[in-house]
Amino acid sequence: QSKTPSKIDNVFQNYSHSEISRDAATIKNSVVMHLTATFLRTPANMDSGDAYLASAFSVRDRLLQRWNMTNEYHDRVNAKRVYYMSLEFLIGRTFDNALLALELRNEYSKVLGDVGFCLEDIIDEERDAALGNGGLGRLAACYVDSMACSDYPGWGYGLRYKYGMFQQQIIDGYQVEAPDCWLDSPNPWEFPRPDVTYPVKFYGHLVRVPDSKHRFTWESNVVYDAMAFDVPVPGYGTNNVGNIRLWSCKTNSLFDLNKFNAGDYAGATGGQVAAQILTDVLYPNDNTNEGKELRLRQEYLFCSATLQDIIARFKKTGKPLSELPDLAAIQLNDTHPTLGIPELMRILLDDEALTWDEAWSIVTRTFAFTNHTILPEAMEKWPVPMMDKILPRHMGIIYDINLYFLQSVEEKFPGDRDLLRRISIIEESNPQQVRMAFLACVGSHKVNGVAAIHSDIIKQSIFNDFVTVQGEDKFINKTNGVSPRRWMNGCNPDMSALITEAVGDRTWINDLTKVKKLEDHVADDDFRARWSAAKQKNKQRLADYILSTTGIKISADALFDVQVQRIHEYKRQLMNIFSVIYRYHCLKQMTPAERAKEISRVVIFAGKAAAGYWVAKQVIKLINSVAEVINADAEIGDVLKVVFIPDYSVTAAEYLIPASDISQHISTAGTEASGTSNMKFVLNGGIILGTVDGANIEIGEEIGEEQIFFFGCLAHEVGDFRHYLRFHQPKPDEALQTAFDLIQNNTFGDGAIFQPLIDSVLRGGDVYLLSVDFPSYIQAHKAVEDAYRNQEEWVTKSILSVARMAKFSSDRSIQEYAEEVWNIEPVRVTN
Ligand code: 8GP
Repeated sequence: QSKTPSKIDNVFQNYSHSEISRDAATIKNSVVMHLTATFLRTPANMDSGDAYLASAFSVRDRLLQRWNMTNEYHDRVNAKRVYYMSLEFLIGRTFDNALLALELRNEYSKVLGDVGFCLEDIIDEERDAALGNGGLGRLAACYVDSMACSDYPGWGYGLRYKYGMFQQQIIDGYQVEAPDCWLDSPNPWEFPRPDVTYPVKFYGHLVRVPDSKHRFTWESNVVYDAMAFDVPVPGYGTNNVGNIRLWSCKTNSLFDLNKFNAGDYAGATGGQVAAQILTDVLYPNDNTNEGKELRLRQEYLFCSATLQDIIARFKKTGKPLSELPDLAAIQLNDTHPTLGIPELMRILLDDEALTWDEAWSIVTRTFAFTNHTILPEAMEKWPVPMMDKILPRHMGIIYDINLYFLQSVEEKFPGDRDLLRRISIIEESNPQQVRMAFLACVGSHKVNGVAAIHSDIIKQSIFNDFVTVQGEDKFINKTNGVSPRRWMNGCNPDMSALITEAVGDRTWINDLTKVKKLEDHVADDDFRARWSAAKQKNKQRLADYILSTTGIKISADALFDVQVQRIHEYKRQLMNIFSVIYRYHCLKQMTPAERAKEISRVVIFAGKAAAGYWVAKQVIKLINSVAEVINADAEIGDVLKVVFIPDYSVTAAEYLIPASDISQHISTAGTEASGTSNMKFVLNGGIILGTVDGANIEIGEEIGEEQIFFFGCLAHEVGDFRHYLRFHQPKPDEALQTAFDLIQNNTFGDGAIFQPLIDSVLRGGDVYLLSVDFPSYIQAHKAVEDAYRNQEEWVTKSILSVARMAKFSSDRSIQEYAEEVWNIEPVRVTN
């Protein structure tokens, strides 16, 4: 039993409430203190890695003061908190973000400069926290940032994967995956909380509590401990510091000393290995779902620890559990955390002895659910026998939830058996499956999509019957947004300085509606020149980055044409590389004099393919093979270059996005739920070439159609095209056929390797409609070039776009969630 002091003296009392020390001497002392006392180095033998760690620890000391103050304050005023449950948080780096939030960047730059280090180099020592795959995980990181900056009491909950997103190496043009050992060196941005540990059960059997209908004792001897690690989320311009609590499996107590003593060394550690693996790896699939047993156990460990923690915190208020929805809102980031619903039911029924109705009322007022994709391959389903074996109590609860739900449907629509079959949480297949999206929907009071078109589509497709049964009001739209702190102020300092000048101060960073002021400067020649110069500098920075990561030398005077995102058939990187091949062909037909008049272009790709996604990996190989031939073609020179940047990451995006002239967001209409990089590119003065899909549509509405290049068929036409192509051979236009011919003629190495990619269009039904959209895509590229020739107009487009992008700040998204879903208020943290 640990003790707390009987009285707290002034020194302790004032610690967390004192001002952050900013003077150079104090900062220098604290860096040296960490260098020597935390890392056992001396100023004489420190390298830039040591300098990073010592500085990061010193910054974190300053952050901690606010962090403690925030939690103390929220507890004191009983603030309602929102809990964002997500299996993914794609955080990236924290050091620079924290320096900017605390407004200490200049101070640290000076202190480090005094001892001969450049702050940028020190920042480069930090490894990304890559605990996510792509859009969904990065959105979670932007959302906790916005909660912190907008003074909402918000926590993220996730898993502390020992290996994050795999590192992508390119060997002989192919993707090769290597583990991401991001925790090999000390991580300044996490705090182990051994005191915050919860037991999580698996398997076992159930014993009904005598005389009760819904109360069971779950007996099992497979029990793992989930331990908390806290990650601070610095709020810019506020004392509020958010928290991401990540769970890790604790294994020490699972060591079997008896087996060890008997000489069975493997057996002695077997239990530890089985437990640890639960939080070892992030599943590297984006927009796909693999029904792996380990994944189910991972999801449950996460949900159980999180719900136990939320209940423990709530209980400290001394209020009755019926008031949980007044103090806690839980957002499910896609279906992966859906087991939180039956887990909260289990706690309320079995541990707290509430009735079913009391418990269900609390659950449905607490949870809300966001859907992020409609791709069928991403829909989470778990075989009933698997769920029953691993989580027998939850399977029972899910049956009961389904029973009561179907009873209510039957009452409203008597005799409609087909409706019951369609809407049931249990799919009647062999074996039966638990449909997690339906469970999430039934257990939540609000369900949202992530852009207007996507929210409409889910109402007409997957949740169509639910709209009929539960009413339209439950289904809403919350268009995604991105953080202006990281995606403007952090990654694009020169453009940000210009915005600050136009706005008059830095308040736009937390209130993006102020960027509207840029419109007043669009005719100011000096301003325009500096705007272009900022872009040019970012392009040079990217050219240097590309040279150092790939060895390819590109000219910063070329048009930078960027497509960076997960490699997936629906995103159509294949269509892009086909168009590059066609372009190469056209350039080869020209005389040198004609070629000299063309706009020089660098086509840049980056992105990872899921390890088991063969087609996506072949696309990477094709891009690299094409790049190799074109880049070595002396006749073409700088007129066309193709680059595949390996190991795409948040940090790589921070180099890429501010440097783009044109970026491509070219999913088949109706397949990209929202996209968020489209927002980032436009917020950095880039122009987008895209389909009428996801958030592209709303971006076009906000900035005006003259500022965006749309092409391709519309979402409502896709069904008919697909239907046609199931029965008819696609007819590639001349341009696409030329690209096929060049590949088949072995222009880019053995063409046979790539035949399956061509066949996906010609013989596989062309599911993503490349043959349909290709002609308008080539037209759109021409329109881009024509526009780019007129640099004056291009700069106007660039400035006007940024000026009109306020809607796409994640602060706006979070405010909408707070008001319409979570019912929480901002709380200004003070002493
Ligand atoms: C993505 C969507 O594909 C993207 O359009 C959207 O902008 C983003 O979510 C944020 O809402 N979906 C996923 O990343 C996704 O489904 N990931 C699976 C790994 C779970």
